[in-house]
Amino acid sequence: MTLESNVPPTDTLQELDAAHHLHPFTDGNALNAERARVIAAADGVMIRDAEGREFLDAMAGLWCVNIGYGRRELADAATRQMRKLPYYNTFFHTTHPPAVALSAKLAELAPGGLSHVFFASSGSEANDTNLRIARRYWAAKGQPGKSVVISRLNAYHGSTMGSGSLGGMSYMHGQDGLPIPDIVHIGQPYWYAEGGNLSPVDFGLARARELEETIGKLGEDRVAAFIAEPIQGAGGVIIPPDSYWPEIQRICDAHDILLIADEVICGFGRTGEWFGSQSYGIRPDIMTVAKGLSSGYLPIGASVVSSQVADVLNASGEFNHGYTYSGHPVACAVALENIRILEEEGIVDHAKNVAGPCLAERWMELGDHPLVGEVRIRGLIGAIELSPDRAIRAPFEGHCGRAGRLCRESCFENQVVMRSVYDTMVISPPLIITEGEVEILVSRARSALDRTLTQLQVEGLM
Ligand code: PXG
Repeated sequence: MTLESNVPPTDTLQELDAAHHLHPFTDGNALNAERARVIAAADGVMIRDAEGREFLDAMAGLWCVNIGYGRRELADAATRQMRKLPYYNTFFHTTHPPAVALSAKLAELAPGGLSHVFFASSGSEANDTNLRIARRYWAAKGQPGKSVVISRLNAYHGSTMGSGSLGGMSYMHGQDGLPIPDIVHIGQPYWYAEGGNLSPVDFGLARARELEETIGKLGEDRVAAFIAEPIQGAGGVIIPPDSYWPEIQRICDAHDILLIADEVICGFGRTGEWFGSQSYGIRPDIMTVAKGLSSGYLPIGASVVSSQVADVLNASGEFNHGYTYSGHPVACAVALENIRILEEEGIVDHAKNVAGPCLAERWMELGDHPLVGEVRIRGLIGAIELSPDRAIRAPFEGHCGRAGRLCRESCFENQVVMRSVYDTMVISPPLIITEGEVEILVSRARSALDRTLTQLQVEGLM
């Protein structure tokens, strides 16, 4: 089967897919009973299926296509680099221009003294690297006992053994021996679902102080690092109360714990600044980046570390870690071109000052819908909580996930892609979304909510 010449009919693709393709995070038999949706093309904020139906992609793929689809410049950058040097490694005292240029560019963009870059091909790999770096850093400083990394329940940091352990997804920890030892999870700052009668400010402080309590229980001499997403993405776009991050920063500083900000979703403009850390005044020692780094056009991730961490690593002999594709030249060239477009076209500024405020205004209006418990948004990342009773922030007791699934399907019916996380609908559209496209997104979302409400009434859940 060659793709350029003749793409087979959709049903043939679906049959071959069912016969040969194992999908990520998917119940295979359930999928094969239905058949996969085939996405064939995309441009701007729109994706098109094999039958030619267009959908507004309010998820930017999987939280990653920040500059939107169809930018020829990235294809051209890849072609140029493939012709010149398609591959070379960065082991054995070698380097190449794209890896040098991208590491220097990331050091320039990154906040507060983050100056050195270790490349990977994904967010998962970069977080595995971070686990290694954090432990090696303390070992090199003569404190090998500082090996525990504290993370949060319902965090997402990737799907390898290391990064899946760092994450706090219970459905992942139920399988295959995860989590690995010396990873400890504390509560998340999810006020809507877990805040009870506390004010958001008090709840944010209480959840941050779980970090201090846990460090106290384990002993400061055991804890290497704390890792967290500035805003949790896959967990349901959990925007922490404003009190949360300053307290976390204070605790990490007071107890000599490395702070790892996982910017895989928040980075490259998503929150209205280049990095979520800047939106929340976080001063990380290590930052994980991927996704928006190349707008998803090619796989690339990285750990961006402070000069202090880099100096300790560099002075500690050989770091026995690396990937064949660390600093892949074509991926680096595409990431550089993506960053050039973000900068020259003022796309982060557009997210902050044009698209963000416009989407926020229209998105928050959905809060009046009878199926909606809460609406929240920061920059261009937002969520809607579906609830049978807004006044008490009630969940769909005994039917968790049903409303979200119905709503996700209704979104497809209404030609908009939103993702459901149990009964939370989440969005993270391309940053280049226009005001007109925001109108389309929100009106289609409202139609999907209407349709879901009717279905839930028929099922007796509302
Ligand atoms: N950190 C964060 C914060 C992420 O969101 C990763 C690390 C891992 O990156 P890679 O490139 O290894 O996938 C992610 C990835 C979802 C979903 O269902 C989210 C992600 C990946 C797959 C599915 O929302 N985020």
